[in-house]
Amino acid sequence: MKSICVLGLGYIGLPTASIFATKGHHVNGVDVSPRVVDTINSGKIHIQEPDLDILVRAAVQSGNLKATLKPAPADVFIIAVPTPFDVQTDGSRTPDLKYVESAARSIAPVVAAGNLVILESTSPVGTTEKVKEWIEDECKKLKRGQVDGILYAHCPERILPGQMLKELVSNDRIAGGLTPEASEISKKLYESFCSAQIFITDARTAEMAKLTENAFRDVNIAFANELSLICDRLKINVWELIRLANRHPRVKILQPGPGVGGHCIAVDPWFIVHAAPKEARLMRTAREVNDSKPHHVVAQVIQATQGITQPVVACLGLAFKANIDDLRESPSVEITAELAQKGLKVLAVEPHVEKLPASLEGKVELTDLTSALKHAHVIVLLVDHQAFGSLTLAQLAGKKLIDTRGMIKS
Ligand code: SAJ
Repeated sequence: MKSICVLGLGYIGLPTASIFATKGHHVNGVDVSPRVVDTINSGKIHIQEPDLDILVRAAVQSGNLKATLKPAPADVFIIAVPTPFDVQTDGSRTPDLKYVESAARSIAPVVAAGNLVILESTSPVGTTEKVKEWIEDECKKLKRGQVDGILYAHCPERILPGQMLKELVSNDRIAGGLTPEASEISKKLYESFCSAQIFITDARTAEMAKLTENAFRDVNIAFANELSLICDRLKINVWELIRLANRHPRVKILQPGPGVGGHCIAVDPWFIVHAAPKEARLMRTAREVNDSKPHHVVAQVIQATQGITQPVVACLGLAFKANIDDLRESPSVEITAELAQKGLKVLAVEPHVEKLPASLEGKVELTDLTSALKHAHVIVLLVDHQAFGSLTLAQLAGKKLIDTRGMIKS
């Protein structure tokens, strides 16, 4: 069994730290937030994900998971912190690696020869090499001299919010070391809970593979979103169109929606565009298509309110996708805020939260489905939550409907 230090106890770090702990490893989970550290040490969770509470409780009760504010010496260090981007004045996006750099430097006082440092955060190509440089630089500053024989690898996470615990175990993984030895040792480590295949490669390929997976999905969603715009213009039902086109054995079109949210698919393609701006033309355009979709939905709603005195709009769903409570980077929140900003009375229905995000507080009213349906003139279905699954066109008779997910059946 190894001692493992996991830096960052968010959506990726917490499940990863907990599952290693339940497999008998001694895990030190590190987070910069005292609230997060206290919550986890009391066996509770600060984020929502099905069954994560059970896993964390088991990990803490086993005595194998302890959360702290600072890293302690360990055999393995796993960095699982956010990697956002900055928007520049010319509109370009640059990766923001400050959390990775800070996590890497925080390891320097305790890292030792023979340790393995794994970067799990989705990162631009070359970041694992930078992690090595930052740790070496910090060791020098701390006058620890040259700490030899540290191994480095990128082992990107691939788990889908809403199904994280299942996918943590059942998804294939990639272990990309700066050296073959680092890849091999990483592979063995993840085999302690991953029941699928673990493929060995180098760090740069592993970094690019993770970005490629999310860029692939973004481009395909952009295709569906573009189709929805074309179909609106040509007065064709896009959902029926896609259903029919997908009957071709080699066609698999994804679903249009109100835009692409979350912290991965809407972010990662920019890392590729930033690294190869001349070549990544399709990926940049896909990002632009997906980012523009919320404005198209807002325009549709405004159009639908024409001729109604004091129109009331009900926005059904605020999360960035179905059946989760995560409102961060959500196109539904963006749309709801923009409608309120245009002076419309907006009712929001989000069965997965009890409180509005700060960007909507005081601007829209959080209410339940029955009340929203009763009072609204225009219904905007933004998230295909199961909770909205039984809605029918008959129930919405007399209202204007904008169904961005093609969910409501006749
Ligand atoms: N969406 C559509 N139409 C679709 C599919 C998705 O509009 O047909 C929208 C969703 O509503 C949502 C966004 O795209 O707003 C992203 O949702 P998602 O379920 O496709 O993906 P995420 O962001 O929850 O998780 C992704 C996953 N990556 C891939 O499927 C390639 C996951 O496996 C990664 O681990 C995760 O990003 C990550 O952490 O990178």
